[in-house]
Parts: sequence; structure tokens; C-alpha cells
Amino acid sequence: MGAANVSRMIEEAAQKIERMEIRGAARIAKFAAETLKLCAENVKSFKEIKWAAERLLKTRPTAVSLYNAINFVMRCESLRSDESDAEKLECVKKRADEFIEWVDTAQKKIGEIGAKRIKNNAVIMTHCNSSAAISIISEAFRQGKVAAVFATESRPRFQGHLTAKQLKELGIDVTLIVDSAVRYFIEDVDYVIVGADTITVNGALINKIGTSQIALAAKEARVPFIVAAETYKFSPKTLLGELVEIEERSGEEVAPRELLEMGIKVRNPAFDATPRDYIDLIITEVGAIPPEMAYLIIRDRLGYAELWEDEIKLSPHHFD
Ligand code: RI2
Repeated sequence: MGAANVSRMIEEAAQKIERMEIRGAARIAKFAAETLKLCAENVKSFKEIKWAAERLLKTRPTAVSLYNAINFVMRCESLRSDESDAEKLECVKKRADEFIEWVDTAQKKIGEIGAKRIKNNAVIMTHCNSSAAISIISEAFRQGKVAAVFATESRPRFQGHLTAKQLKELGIDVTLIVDSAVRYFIEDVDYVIVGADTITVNGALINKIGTSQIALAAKEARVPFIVAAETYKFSPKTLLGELVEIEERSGEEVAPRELLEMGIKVRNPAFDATPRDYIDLIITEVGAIPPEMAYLIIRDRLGYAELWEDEIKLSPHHFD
């Protein structure tokens, strides 16, 4: 691949994430690692990988999985600054493979751990389209424990349709509901299981818009609210004091042109924050933990305590 083709490939990859052709916190992270690997296979200078990392980081701001994937893959340079470009590129390829392996194995483990928490004949509600949440539901179903699932449609992008299809294809009894029907059905539900885009150092969950309303309804009805999250969804940036940026998408996603042309304002945040008090359990690949343990996951799994300086060097501010 020539230099022009590499830069076109990176730009196309970035736009796929921006247009949400590639979406879901885990898939975005894996795709970024795959893109950096492909880039490393086709360039001679490490500078070009940095450019690719910068571009990918700018695509979607909320899911920290993207940031963690890029930091994980790019950490080679800061560890050994005396390395040659060829050595660094080799390291990028190796670390990209390691990250991809992390993604692939974590979801299976989350399914195994999470399914143990599900009792027989369970009715589960889920929101949006989370591969980690579906891993738990499908494993619990495989073990004969799932009676039915309510899937919210998840406006404005209707990712709930994907969830409903995926569950139906597995043979699960699935009912699609509008987002505003959550409280109407919550009394019929034994567990809410959702995914995560980011988990902050204080245990709050950032996930698809509407998640926090479901958590409120679940708390009121005393329905356990379970989060499925790989450890790369925990945010080291929040340990450094940063707030999570909530992506706000175009009004065209939610309102017809006629209303927009009348000058009606539209707000379209893609995510919201659920405080830790509403979360019963977070199922990670290293165990089922209370949200209060988020700090330990960041410190022990993401290794940022030891790599503090490298983390700062490789932060998005450095790229800017
Ligand atoms: P997995 C999605 O975001 C949803 O908010 C979902 O809950 C979360 O990512 C996690 O998905 P979007 O990319 O990583 O659809 O569990 O905006 O697949």
C-alpha cells in the first residue's frame, strides 16, 4: 500500500466510526487496533502511526474503549524512546494483536461470569445494542435460564432492532418496546442488563441515552441493574480529573426537516450518566464487582499508576 493509500485507508476507517457504520464501544476499540496494525504493516515511519492514532481518537469522544485501545497499542514508544522506527512498528503490530485478543476473550468471560448471576426462568430487559450484555443473556439462555427479553428500540438510531434480531436468531423470546414504555414493563422484569461506553473512577456508568431513566425505574421497582463492561471500558482519564465528554449528534437524527426549517431547536445527546448508587453489579472479565471498585480496576488492570507519565505523554492533548 502506498503512502496515499494508507492515509485514505485511515480516513475511511475514521469516517466509518463517525458515521456509526462501526459502532458499539468494544467494536470501535477493536477496529481502531486493527486499523493501527494495518497502518503499521504499510508505513515506514512511526510518525504516520501517530497521525493515524490522532485521527482515530477524534472520531467519537465518549466511549473510553477507543482511547484505551489507542493508548494500549501506542504505549511502545514511550516505554523505549531509543527504539528504531522498525522496532516501534513491530511493537505496534504486536500490541494491536494483544488488544484484539483482549476484546475477543473478555466478552466470553463476561458471559460466563454474568450468567451465574441469573436465576431460572428470568425475564431480562436490555437497552441499545451491547455485545457484552448480549454475551451474558445468550450464555444464560444457553444454560436454560432465560424465559424472555424486553429490548428497547433505543432511539434515535434504533440499535434495539439489532439486539432484538440477534436474540431472536438465538431462539430467545424477545419483545421490542419503545423507550418510553420501560416503566410500564419494569414490574415484569427480573434483571436489567446493559453495556457500557465508559465507567468513571467513581463508578458511574456512561451509556446510551435513556440508560439512566431505566436505572431509575429499576431502582423504584427493586429490579437488579447489572452492567456488562470489559475492563477497557473503565476510564483512566477520570482518574486524572477529566469529565467524560458526552457526544451530541445532529438534530437531523431525531427531527424531521420541516421542524428544523421552522427554527425549532433540537438536542440530541447520545449518552447519559447513571450514578453508581443505581448500579448493583458490574460484570467484567476479571469478576463481578460493585461500582465502588472502579478505581482498583483502573489502577490494576490499566496500569496507569505505574505509567502515569506515559499516560500524560500519550493523552489527546499531546496529540493536539
Ligand atoms: P458493547 C454503544 O454505543 C451502546 O451505548 C452500548 O451500550 C455500548 O456501545 C457498549 O457496547 P454506540 O456506539 O461494547 O451504539 O458492549 O453509540 O458492544
